[in-house]
Amino acid sequence: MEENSTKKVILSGIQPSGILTIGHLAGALKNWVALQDSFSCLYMIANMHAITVRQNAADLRRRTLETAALFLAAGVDPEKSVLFIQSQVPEHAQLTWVLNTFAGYGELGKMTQFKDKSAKNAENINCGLFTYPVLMASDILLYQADAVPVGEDQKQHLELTRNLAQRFNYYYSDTFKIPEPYIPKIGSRIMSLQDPTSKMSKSDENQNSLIYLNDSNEEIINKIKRAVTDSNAEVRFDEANKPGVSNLMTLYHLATGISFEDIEKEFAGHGYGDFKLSVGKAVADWIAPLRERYNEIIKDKKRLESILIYGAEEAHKIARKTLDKVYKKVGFVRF
Ligand code: AQP
Repeated sequence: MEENSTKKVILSGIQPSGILTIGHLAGALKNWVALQDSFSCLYMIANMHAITVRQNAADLRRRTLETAALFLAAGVDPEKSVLFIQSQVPEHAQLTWVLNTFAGYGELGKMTQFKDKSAKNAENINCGLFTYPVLMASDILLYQADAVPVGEDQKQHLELTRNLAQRFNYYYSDTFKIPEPYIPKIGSRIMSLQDPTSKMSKSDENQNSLIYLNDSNEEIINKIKRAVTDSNAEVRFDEANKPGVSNLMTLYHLATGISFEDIEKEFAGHGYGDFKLSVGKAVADWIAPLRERYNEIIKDKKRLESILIYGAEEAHKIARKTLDKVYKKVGFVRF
């Protein structure tokens, strides 16, 4: 990241809690790559967030590197953006402790994601799950981010981040920049292939519901063939009444650039069989170059590690400045 750049700062991250899906490409990575020239971007592998749901250690280690390789394969450029692993920058945990003392028990309990995740993980409702949004606030505030790309499900967390920053600034003095939500110009929400009314999620146990970014062409085509649609064989974009078909149309549009109107014309009078085959082939063609780049990048562990070490050092330099200010303001002794 250029020193003294006047570019606005953007921070975003993805948890390495599974292999990334085509949803991450459409909803996050595609947009991240487009932002790199006009913003100072920090892109983070959010492994500290990931352990709020129990992870197998070996899997988490492997997936952390795979996630980094997928960021690079999708076009994140380590010479333009800071690419780092969250746990390698200790300031995230350090600021979280301070901000925990500014977050209310009641306000954290109201977070929709906490309620949803607690319901899904009833056997492990840990305090990390509860303070997850405080860690997210630290991620953002450490870098004095101007903007954070957020989907619907993260809006509430960003609002909390803004409240915590304002509360701290008011109690002490101006310390944190108040971040704004960034609503991406491009980016789409990709739904599960088996339940098109819910988001495609990497931790979904049903392998047919998602397309991983390292799936083979054959796997992609087969999963799309099995996708849930509806009983009236008409290719028409209508998310409320035809969520499955609309989701496939979104994928076809992303893969080919063809407008929804033209997709409807192209498949008028055809059955879903033809449509699904075309979508499958188009998505496979779209993903294949990314997968090939990924396969090359993941082979060269030394290079990948050095990119991540460099990224962590860059992130640490910025984060340290903010944390030093915070420690001074709260009255932590420094020798
Ligand atoms: N299906 C999706 N469509 C569009 N965007 C998506 N994102 C995730 N899934 C889709 C975008 O990816 C970023 C964060 O990803 P994350 O993995 O850190 O968290 P998540 O949103 O909770 O993703 P998953 O796959 O559902 O994770 P698990 O299963 O581990 O809980 C965000 O920018 C998000 O919009």
